Amino acid sequence: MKNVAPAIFPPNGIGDTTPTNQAVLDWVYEIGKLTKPDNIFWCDGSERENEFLIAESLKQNVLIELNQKKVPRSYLHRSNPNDVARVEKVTFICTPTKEEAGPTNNWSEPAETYSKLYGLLDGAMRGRTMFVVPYIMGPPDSPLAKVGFEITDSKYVVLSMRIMTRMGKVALDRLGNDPKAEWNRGVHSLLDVDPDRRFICHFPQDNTIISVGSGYGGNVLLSKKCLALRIGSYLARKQGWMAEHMLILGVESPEGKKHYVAAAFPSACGKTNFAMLIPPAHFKGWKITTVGDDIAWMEIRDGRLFAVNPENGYFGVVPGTSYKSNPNAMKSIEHDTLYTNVALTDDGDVWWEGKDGPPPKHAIDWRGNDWTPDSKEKAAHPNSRFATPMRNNPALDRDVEKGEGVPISAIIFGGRRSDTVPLVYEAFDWTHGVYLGATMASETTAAATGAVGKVRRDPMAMLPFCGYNIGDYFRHWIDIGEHLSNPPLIFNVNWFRKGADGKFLWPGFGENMRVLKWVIDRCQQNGGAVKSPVGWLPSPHDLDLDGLDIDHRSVADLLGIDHEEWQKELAEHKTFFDSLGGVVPEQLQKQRERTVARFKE
Ligand code: OXD
Ligand code: MN
Repeated sequence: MKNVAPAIFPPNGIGDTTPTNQAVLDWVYEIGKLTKPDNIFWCDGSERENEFLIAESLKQNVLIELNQKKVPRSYLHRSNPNDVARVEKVTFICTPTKEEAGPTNNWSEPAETYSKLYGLLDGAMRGRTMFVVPYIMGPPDSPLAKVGFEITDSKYVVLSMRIMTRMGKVALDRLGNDPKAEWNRGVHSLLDVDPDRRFICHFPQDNTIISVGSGYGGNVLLSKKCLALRIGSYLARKQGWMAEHMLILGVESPEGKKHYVAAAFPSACGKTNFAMLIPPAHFKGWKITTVGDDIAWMEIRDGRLFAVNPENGYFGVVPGTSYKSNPNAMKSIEHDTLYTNVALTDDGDVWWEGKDGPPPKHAIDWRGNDWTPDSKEKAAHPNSRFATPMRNNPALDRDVEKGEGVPISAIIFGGRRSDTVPLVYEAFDWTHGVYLGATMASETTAAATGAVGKVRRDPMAMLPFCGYNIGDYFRHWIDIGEHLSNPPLIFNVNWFRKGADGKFLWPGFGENMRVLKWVIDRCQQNGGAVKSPVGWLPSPHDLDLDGLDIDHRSVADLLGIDHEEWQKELAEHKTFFDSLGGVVPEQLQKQRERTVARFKE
């Protein structure tokens, strides 16, 4: 097997901070005995360690140095072309029974899976360094914070984890010495980056993740999709909180009144853009701040939902990011950023489709080949990514580190739908809102391998991320609502509806502020709405469209409910619920029947 991750040998004082928790030491010893690395590198998250790892990664071509004047302290990584996105078909939930994993997950029997994975890991780190990465998800003083350890043979993973999590000594301190303390065990090995030997396996009962054969972020930064969502959602149900695929943003009015909103959109549907929105000129004095762009952990306090962002950085899709579409993201990635699979210009800068300005006359594409504007191939992979610390974001919310989190006034669901689904509407109540989330759908994107542009049901944007039976997950949502005396209002949005000419009807990006403003008005009980069979809809004059170049016809089309399209939609809801084989709670079946009935009224 070709060694894709040769060992490195740090000087004294680097890589030698061993934890004191015996349970961690025992586990590292066990994995070391199995994988047989040349040495063990204990990460402490220090600057010195980071500099050493970057220097070694440059020597081994794991990183390419960018022009340090143009993008200071930033680097480019090229992944294996066979390894550029999450792979859902090799992602498994390994619960004792198939029922616990449910109808939407790939299931694999735990004992057999451990044995298969241990077989693959046997000697897998020979000639390599085994890194032990301690990390915390969530503000360190939050009751929701979780400690994880990721063992990996990838330097790229270590460097990314340092951006994406609170990594190093802070986690060792938080864990302490109690050998019974809760912490997540994550093992990752690149093996030989072979798609046939690629598995991302979750053992919720053991709080354990094993990922092999990939180097792509979503498969290997085990803190993110694997812990914060799949294992997180399992723990959340058991412990009475919520782990959701949601951004969290703050909206502050010119008078200083502030609300927080959480929003679930499927991968690559604009969560990062929405979380960093800059209001158009018409909304002078309004401020949007970012708490998180991908994951929300929420718990009930005083009858309300409070949310924290478990992450410490953003792992965003690069193509399409520009000063026009997302100035805050552009400012965030101007420095201290790890780029993956974007193009490299001749002057050492990064480039991608959709970046401001003209394309370069020549560049090296994401595969390392010469590229010119005449090339048929894209210069940057459609799922190329940035990893950047959240502190780079000029719009970072001041309460992002607050352990108790921020109170959520509204939850928004949304997907990429060319037709049927109006720009925005509001659920009649919490359970109706759960139904909206449970039946949401979106056209697939490049964030996962497979067809792009196919409409698929993606409940709460959690289809690839719910770590247990989706029926129990729906029930958990309904239960949470029963414990909220002051629940967030629930909305559905669709920025992607198209007109008869096939063009988007809504400008999106900063103009989404107009929809957000209506959401906030509704939370403050001062927004108008009309009752429709699917929920409360704004009438055109309930939306503040001043200064927006949009015609009446488009607004009517955006807000329209086409009865024929909705008959088809509701039939698809039924097909989807039926496909889940009887796990859908009665309350949600009833919500569907009521919606059908409202269309007949
Ligand atoms: C992501 C995803 O990377 O959802 O956030 O795929
Ligand atoms: Mn995501």
